Amino acid sequence: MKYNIALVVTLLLAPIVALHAAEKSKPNIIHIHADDHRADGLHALGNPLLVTPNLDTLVERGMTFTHCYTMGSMIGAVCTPSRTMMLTGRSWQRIPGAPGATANAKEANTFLPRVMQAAGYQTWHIGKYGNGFPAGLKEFETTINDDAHGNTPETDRAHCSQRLADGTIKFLKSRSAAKESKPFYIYIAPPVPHDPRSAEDQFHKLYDPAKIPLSPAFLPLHPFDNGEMTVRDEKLAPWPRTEADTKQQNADYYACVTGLDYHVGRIFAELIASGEWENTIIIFSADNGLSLGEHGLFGKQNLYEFGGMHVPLVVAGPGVSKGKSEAFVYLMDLFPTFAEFAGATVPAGVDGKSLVPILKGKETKVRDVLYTGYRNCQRSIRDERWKLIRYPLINKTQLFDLSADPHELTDLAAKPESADKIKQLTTQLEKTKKEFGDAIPLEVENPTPAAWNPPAAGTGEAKKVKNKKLKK
Ligand SMILES: [Ca+2]
Repeated sequence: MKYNIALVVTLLLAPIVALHAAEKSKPNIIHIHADDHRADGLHALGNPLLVTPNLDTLVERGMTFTHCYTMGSMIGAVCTPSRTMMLTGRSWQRIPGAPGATANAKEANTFLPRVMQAAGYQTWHIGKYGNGFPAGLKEFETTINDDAHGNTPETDRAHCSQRLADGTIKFLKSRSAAKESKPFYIYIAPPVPHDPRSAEDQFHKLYDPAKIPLSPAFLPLHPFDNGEMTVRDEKLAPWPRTEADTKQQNADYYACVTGLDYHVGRIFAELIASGEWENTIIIFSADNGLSLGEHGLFGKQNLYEFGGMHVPLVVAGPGVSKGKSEAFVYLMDLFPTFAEFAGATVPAGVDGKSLVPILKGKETKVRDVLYTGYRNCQRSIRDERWKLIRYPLINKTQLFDLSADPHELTDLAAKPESADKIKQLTTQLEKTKKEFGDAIPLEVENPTPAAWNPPAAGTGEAKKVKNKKLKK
């Protein structure tokens, strides 16, 4: 598909211009942190159907982390603990507001915007607010709330990527006009491609639902009760899930991703025009992933790889090696990473680990296993090959060989030869969850039946939350 080629060419030639910016000692940081953006949600991240030429340039220039996750959520709104972990650097069990977490009056000094300010940065935020950890966002020198989450009827959802780009470009121009000498830390938080999935018409026209193939993991119904079967997001599609609806939802999702990419390209062009491109580290990531029909699910309240906790992460800019890392990393690792870029002091209590050694090509990993959790009903642990998901409330365990089965289609847990592997991974899970302050048990006294049937049509539970995609 022909799309915005001139801008892409400009971006690829960008290192030729803006040479003076490299003289600055501290790099600028722009963090574009999307909402419900799947780990494979760019053309260059493995989805050939998606048209994302601008964000793809980051993948071409920088380092892609293929195994980045948000650690978990104690509530259905996975966004909130995820964004809080990112801005505090702490595990999901130790963030402000988590049960048992301690708070103190000076806590705001340990939030990322304050830490960056103390290191001499101008801090600026635009975008998602309500579920984005307001206590941390208000510590930015400027914060522009543009949730556009469809909470108000007048919200013009289709143009929110445009508004965020306009705001960012205006800020960059004002810095140029004022000859601002401080480096910047910009946090752009588009509430996209989170539903309602409405983008400008030109982007919807790029995707014909009929031509979108279903995921190999598509199922009409999830085969058992994972403890969160009828949460808001799961009601965005009918039960049983249909091929036509799933394709339409994917098409609308893709349109929102491409719309975001287009407007991100405008920000990139302004960075080049303002002479800041060469000295700016750009990070693209998301607060959580999303199932779009995989395993019969449509939310982020699950621990599958093509599901809720797995997110994209790409870092590009001065001093960052080019390539791909399979290291197990968390979004909370961005806190000490940004601090290291900035020469800032990392406060006590940060659980994340700096990714700078990986970004500079000096290390290949920061941890051996990857653990995630959701409420009291799901826990998982994985290594390079094996993944275990535990559902304590129904006394069920899944085991997948990810090297042979990346879509988690074949549960090996019932096979006698899996017993040792399950024991080993369960021990590892117990150890790892303790490290991060997670006291939720992997077994309960009275497990409930695993069988699940969708609510009957016409009952309150089955009432479908209207997908507001028609409000274009
Ligand atoms: Ca989200």
